[in-house]
Amino acid sequence: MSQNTAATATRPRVFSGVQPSGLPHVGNWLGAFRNYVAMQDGYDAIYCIVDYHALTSTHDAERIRRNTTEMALGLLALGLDPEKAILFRQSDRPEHLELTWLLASVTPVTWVERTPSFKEKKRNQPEDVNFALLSYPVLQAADIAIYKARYVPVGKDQAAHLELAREIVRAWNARYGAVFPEPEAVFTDSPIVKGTDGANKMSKSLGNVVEIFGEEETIRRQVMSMVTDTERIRRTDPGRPQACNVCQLHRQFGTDHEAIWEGERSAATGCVDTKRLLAERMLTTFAEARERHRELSERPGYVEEILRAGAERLAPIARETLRECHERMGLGPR
Ligand code: AQP
Repeated sequence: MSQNTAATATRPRVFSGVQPSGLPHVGNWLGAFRNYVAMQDGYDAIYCIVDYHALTSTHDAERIRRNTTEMALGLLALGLDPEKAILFRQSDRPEHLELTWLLASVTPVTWVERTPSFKEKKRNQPEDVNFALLSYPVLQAADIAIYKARYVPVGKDQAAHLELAREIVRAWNARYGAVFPEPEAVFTDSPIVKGTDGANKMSKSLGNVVEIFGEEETIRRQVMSMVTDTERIRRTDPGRPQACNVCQLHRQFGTDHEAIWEGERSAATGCVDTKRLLAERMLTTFAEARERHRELSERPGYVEEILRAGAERLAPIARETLRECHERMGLGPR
């Protein structure tokens, strides 16, 4: 058996979940997924496509299924190796839902009501403020706790959720005994990547992403549309790399960003040159992943096989955690 069996693992355990939102973008990669790939070596890594979570904001069954497959395919193409890490679909392990209930019983309503994402979603989808949306952070805590994971690679936008997950397991441990480790966030050196608008987090829902697996022309167009230093009006004005999203992204796609920044500061180069170079470097960086994505897309059933196998391998851990909880919480016979 070559895939990691988390049940026998002695290495520190890592868990992270990602929304089934289709193909990954550059923000996902820089903020979280490159850590997913890095941590599959040296850690017992478990990654999950969180389709239960998706129900809080979409009720389109076909879209959830398609986007789950696309996200899984994207992760595999980016280097997630099922021989090293476990990748699975959340709804294939319904124990997450039972643990949500058990953790909910120690979670004050005020904790979930104050979550920034709940407030934001209430604003964004006022016609669909469903109960699942409110309980989202408890499910997120359960996703991590069911595998007793210690480390959680995520982008900075998830920091508040992770803090809440820590509080929830702390509350449960305080009442029933120390069963769950308090999970720690692991960030990359670019934990919040701004989108093409240069102002907001790169995010599919804001439509400001740079794709990884799109057509080359689309990627070039997205990069060329990026807002740069808003105070650099004329080509001859000196640029301010610290205020320019394109310059900041150059840090992640080469080792010569200082020289590029100097070109901007001295106005030797213009924003268009700097963007064109960034687009080329991104395409070079992702060339292998894009090729792998093409290959994997031609293997029908491959993703499904990986997701199912991953979920099966996790069954004993999930069930054992619930057994421990039942024992301590007085559920079922002794
Ligand atoms: N812009 C970002 N910078 C740094 N990290 C990011 N992440 C997402 N965007 C950025 C991190 O990527 C992981 C997966 O995120 P997700 O589950 O929210 O997936 P998504 O739907 O693909 O991401 P979006 O586009 O950002 O979603 P929406 O449109 O819903 O806002 C997480 O660890 C996240 O922190």
